[in-house]
Amino acid sequence: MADGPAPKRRREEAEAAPGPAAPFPLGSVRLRRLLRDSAREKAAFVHGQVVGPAGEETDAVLILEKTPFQEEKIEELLRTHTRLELQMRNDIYSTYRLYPPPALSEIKATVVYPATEKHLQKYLRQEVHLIRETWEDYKNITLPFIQSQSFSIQWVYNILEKKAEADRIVHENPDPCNGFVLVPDLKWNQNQLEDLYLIALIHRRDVKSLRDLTAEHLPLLRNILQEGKEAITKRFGVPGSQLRIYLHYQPSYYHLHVHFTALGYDAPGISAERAHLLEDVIDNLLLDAQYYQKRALTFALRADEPLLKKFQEAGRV
Ligand code: GTA
Repeated sequence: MADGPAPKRRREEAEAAPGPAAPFPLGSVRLRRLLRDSAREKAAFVHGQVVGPAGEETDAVLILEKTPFQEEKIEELLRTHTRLELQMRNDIYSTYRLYPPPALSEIKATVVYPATEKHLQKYLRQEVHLIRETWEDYKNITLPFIQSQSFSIQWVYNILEKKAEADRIVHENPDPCNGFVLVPDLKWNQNQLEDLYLIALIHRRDVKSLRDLTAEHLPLLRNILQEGKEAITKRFGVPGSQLRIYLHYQPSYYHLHVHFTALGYDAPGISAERAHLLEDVIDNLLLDAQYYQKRALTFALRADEPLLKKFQEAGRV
């Protein structure tokens, strides 16, 4: 692990984050179905229901993930394991089931509660289809669609207004036009740098996505690139040359934000059909102020996404 604050201190910071008054009632969740699981990511995406006092059922999504190993905990794990069962031995090769003590067998649980039907669909395993969206498609199909239905961005406003995650802020440029807030992403537990993931949320509220960007936004984008890299290097000891800095198109949340992930980490959403490197975006806007209002953009949509249906109805797929 590179230099930076001790993982223990970062864990305490994470635990001090403001949360709902009562903890999520995990023990009373009824399992409805497994939306998706991934052996590679060691994660399960679960649809559950919480039963209220009057018997009412409220949907929840639970993402359960085995967390990465922390180098400094490995020796302790070997020393304090509770059981070791031999599975097979052959010559110099053998495999075991090793049972760690509870303190070393943490599972990261991300909860979306109450979850909407759109959340359930988002995490459900589905076939995907590629769309090639022209600027006309954006104006006639995508924009009206995202204006009529998209995920709430209340969580973004909570961060910008310091109503949530205020003690997790890694850096802020408070300028209302060219400023932003840099916070650890929901997906990162901050215990190790291998899966480092932070997100920069812009202060201004009139930029939905890559499609809205023009040369007017260059100072803002340059600030995010420069100050974001510096802040991450200072706090976590990861140099800018080991950061993947990009935007998603389409994003899930239509308030412009930039992802910062460790270069060695295969974060969800870094595929060619979704990630746009911030430095390339800046260069493209320097070449042509209206670059993102001219060119076609490719992205994938899940088979039952209403936006895919809109493209099909318009004869564009
Ligand atoms: N700090 O409250 C928040 C918060 N929320 C609600 C979302 N984010 C938040 N960060 C903080 N506090 O990186 C983060 C998200 C994401 C970014 C939004 O904001 O973690 P985006 O608009 O481009 O949307 O980025 P994206 O990438 O689709 O969002 P998300 O939720 O990460 O989903 C990506 C896909 O990755 C999902 O469809 C899912 O199937 C897959 N996935 C794989 N592993 C995971 C995982 N561990 N957790 C969540 N999704 C995962």
